[in-house]
Amino acid sequence: MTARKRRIGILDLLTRNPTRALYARIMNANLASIMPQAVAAWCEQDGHDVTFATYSGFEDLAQELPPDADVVFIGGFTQSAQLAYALSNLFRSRGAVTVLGGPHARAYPEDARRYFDYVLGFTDHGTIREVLQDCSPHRPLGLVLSAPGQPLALPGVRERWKFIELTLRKAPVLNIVPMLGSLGCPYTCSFCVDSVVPYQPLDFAVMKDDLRFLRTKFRRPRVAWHDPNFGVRFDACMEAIEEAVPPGSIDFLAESSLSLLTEPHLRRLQKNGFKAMLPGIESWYDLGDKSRTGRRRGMEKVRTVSDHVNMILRYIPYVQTNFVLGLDADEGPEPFELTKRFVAMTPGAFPGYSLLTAFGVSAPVNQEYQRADRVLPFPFHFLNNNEAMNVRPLNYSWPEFYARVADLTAYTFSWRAVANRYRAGSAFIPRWMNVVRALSSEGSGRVRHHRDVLRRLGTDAQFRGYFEQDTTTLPPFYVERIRQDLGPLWEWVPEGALEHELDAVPRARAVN
Ligand code: B12
Ligand code: SF4
Repeated sequence: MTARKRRIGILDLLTRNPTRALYARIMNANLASIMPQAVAAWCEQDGHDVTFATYSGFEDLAQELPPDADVVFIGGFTQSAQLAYALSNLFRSRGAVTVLGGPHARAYPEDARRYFDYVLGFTDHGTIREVLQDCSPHRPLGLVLSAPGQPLALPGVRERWKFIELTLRKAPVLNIVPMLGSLGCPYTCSFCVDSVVPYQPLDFAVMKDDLRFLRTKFRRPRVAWHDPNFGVRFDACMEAIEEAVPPGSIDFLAESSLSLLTEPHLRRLQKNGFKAMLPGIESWYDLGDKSRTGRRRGMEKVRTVSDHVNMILRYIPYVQTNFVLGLDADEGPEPFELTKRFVAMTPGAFPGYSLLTAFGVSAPVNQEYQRADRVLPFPFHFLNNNEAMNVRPLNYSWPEFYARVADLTAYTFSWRAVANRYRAGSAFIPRWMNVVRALSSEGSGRVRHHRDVLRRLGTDAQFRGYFEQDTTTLPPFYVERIRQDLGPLWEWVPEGALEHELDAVPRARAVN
């Protein structure tokens, strides 16, 4: 049964705060998610009246959606949770029913339901229909709904085009279209949300049609694959691309594991126009399966991985190598010093650092951290893998850890390293992208932030006490940051929404 016609607002939060930064101007609109566009396409297919908007940090949020919407869907990451909660409060005050989906809903469903009428885990067309059929306020606690698994099919680019186009109008230089070839992953990295989601390819016929369609829209399209691990069924995937479009007529970007990036695969990726790859290395002492280094550890692994990444760079002009800092396998100065060696030995790659973060119930290992009382209640706003680390490191004191992180980051974004990366770059866009990133909040901005945290740990007893779990009173430094970031929406942040409970273990059964 189809629901009666509803006025629907859909908002994709691409960021969590207003910005004027150059990198944000170029890139934020290219970070859009597929699902809000898919939800918009499904709602229109069912005859509803849809207004679609994205927040890239430059818009006046209160004006983006119609004031008389019946339902507002918000898609957001945990870092935009306080913003999403404030918006839900605002839209509810105007009479709308509110729905949250996306990584934050997957990670913290029990918290999110305090502020939304519906909180969605896995979402398919049926889940959206269920919400629109019922479409009633659920307060004080919202309904947590989830499809039985990841959807078997999603609207392709052709069906999402109207919403993609609206989003890309905000991207002045680079236009990147998000696509998906698969869901889930066969690997089992315990810190990852997809380690428990079975791998499932999506329909190659839709993919082929989308690629052909894009060539009618752009002279040279750019596509970012949002697959958690691109190319697991490598040959089938490449055959689909090769059948659909002439070799090299579309530029592709993808996240893939090193184990898939063998030389024969790279040759084929190069031929097919792959221009950027983001493999995860994670640690020199852990997760050998994924990087294809087996039992190798420490400097031996650095050499193997560096050789491998330098080989990738001969085929793919832009490579970002992802590391997780603070994993339990790491101890003492060595892991950080090894990463510096890697940066020196692999100057063409851009190193992406993530501070170990337990995102609620979304990854299996989070329950272990929880049981060991190692999870800190940092407000969601800072949980973006770099502004706060909410897991107490096993083998470091906080000051030692932050001193090492600040030192590694400073080394990575020193003028010397930036110049080396520039020289090692083989093409115009990758070279300048690396320079802009180094000068932005991601490079020098983070060096400043980590040093500031380190200084406060040494001088501010209450700040240090929060990190040491002696107090749960949030240091004013953090409250002030959220207040500044949310600007006029601060007054809509619901009472108590800066705090969340940490009982992730029983919640693990709520969604998925
Ligand atoms: C592709 C990807 C990206 C891409 C694209 C991001 C995007 N806007 O979608 C890029 C590289 C830009 C990116 C950036 C970041 N990412 Co990312 N990313 C992923 C990745 C690898 C795949 C996510 C994906 O698209 N899957 C395919 C979709 C279809 O499936 P799904 O995500 O499971 O979504 C299902 C449901 O959640 C629901 N759903 C999803 N969205 C919505 C929206 C609505 C409205 C509804 C109703 C439902 C719904 O429907 C889907 C189908 O069931 C995941 C890791 C992983 N293995 O999943 C991390 C992940 C999502 N990223 C993560 C993080 C932390 C980040 C960054 C903060 C990293 C950083 N420091 O910059 C940024 C934040 C960007 C932002 N917009 O705020 C975390 C999120 C944790 C959290 N709770 O917030 C994850 C889980 C990785 C991790 N650390 O565990 N990311
Ligand atoms: S390979 Fe990547 S997507 Fe797969 S489980 Fe590991 S971290 Fe997650």
